Amino acid sequence: MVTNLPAEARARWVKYLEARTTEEKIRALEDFLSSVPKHKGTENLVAWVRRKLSELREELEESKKRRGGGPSFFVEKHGVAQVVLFGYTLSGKSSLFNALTNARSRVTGLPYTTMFPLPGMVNYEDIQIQLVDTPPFVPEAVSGRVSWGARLVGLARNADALLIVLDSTSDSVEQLRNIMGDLENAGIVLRKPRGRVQIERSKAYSGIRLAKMGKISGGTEDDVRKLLESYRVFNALVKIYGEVSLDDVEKALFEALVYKPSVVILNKTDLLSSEAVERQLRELREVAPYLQILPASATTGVGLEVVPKYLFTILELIRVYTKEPNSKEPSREPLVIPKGSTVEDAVKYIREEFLKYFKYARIWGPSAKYPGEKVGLDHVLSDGDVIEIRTHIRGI
Ligand SMILES: Nc1nc2c(ncn2[C@@H]2O[C@H](COP(=O)(O)OP(=O)(O)O)[C@@H](O)[C@H]2O)c(=O)[nH]1
Ligand SMILES: [Mg+2]
Repeated sequence: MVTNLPAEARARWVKYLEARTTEEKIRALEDFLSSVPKHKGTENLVAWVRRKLSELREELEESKKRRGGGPSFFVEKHGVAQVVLFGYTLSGKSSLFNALTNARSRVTGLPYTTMFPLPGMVNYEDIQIQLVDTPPFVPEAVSGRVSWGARLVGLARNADALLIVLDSTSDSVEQLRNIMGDLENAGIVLRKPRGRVQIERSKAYSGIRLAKMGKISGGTEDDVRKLLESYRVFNALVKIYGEVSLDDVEKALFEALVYKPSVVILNKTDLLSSEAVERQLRELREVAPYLQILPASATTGVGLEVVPKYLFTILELIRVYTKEPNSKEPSREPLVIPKGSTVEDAVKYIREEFLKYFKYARIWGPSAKYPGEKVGLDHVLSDGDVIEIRTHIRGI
């Protein structure tokens, strides 16, 4: 990967990391790019920098527009997660959006009806997931322009998951191939990697902190520290999920690839015979065996009832209900946290200072061996758990 960058390039990289405004970032990244030797080993890095530059330039234009009061491409997150629709024009994104949410998007039957992203909320049991309707995806091979799609890619990158819509009345395999191909060129993969590294840089961390939800293969925690320090990153929280290598840690520094969990809807199945639908599903599953592909019709509503549940599943979240020690009823609103979270993680979300006074917790629900099981900070929680936290503070 990029381990052998000259000192000059690393120094310039630091300038980029420290850049605050979009303009500064663009300038720093251009400087960095000019000092990166171009060869096989830096190919991915160079491609990444070019993409990042084109995204930043889009962002700059975008913010100028926003300041001018024009419509914006940025959608503020609400609910437990943001899911962005992704698909060709007329595939039925807006129709699905209307069928799944409380909001209304225009459907005319004419291509390019949706010009700007539009948010709505999808109900799933006791939580809400935000769904964003979007302008259509146009394959790079057709548009011949990266920058046209850069804003859409920016939306996808900022999302927690994607809902990909395929039109079953035209070549759905080709649609999926093009979507996955262009997303991957933009650094977004739909296949879950074996491991994942997330680096949050902030002075607030005072040092390099590692949160290991998995393991580092071929290296130690100290190696990770040294690697980050060689990039002059001294304060960061490094989250490690699954199995990752030092190489993966370094890639994460450059945000080389991000994984977006995705559900695929094969839409307009009301217009096809069930054999034709089955055939397409088989072919699509061959292209992407790791994706959930659901046949549906936005018009009749068939197949839509399971969509919220699939979205919740791929987001890998759990709902935990807190209970006050002396109360019978748990909170109505759940704490929604990543799957694999422990009691310690939950306490941090509820009130970090409780950690200092933590005595034990009691658990009711799926992760409890018996109702009211007494557990420590490292107990792993499940969706639907009720948790009561006991501290050394009197009365709490
Ligand atoms: N028969 C049928 N038509 C659909 C379905 N979903 C969308 N359409 C039609 O396809 C056209 C494009 O739909 P729209 O939601 O605007 O697609 P978008 O461009 O992806 O947002 C409209 O005429 C819709 O009525 C479906 O499941 N079945
Ligand atoms: Mg639309």
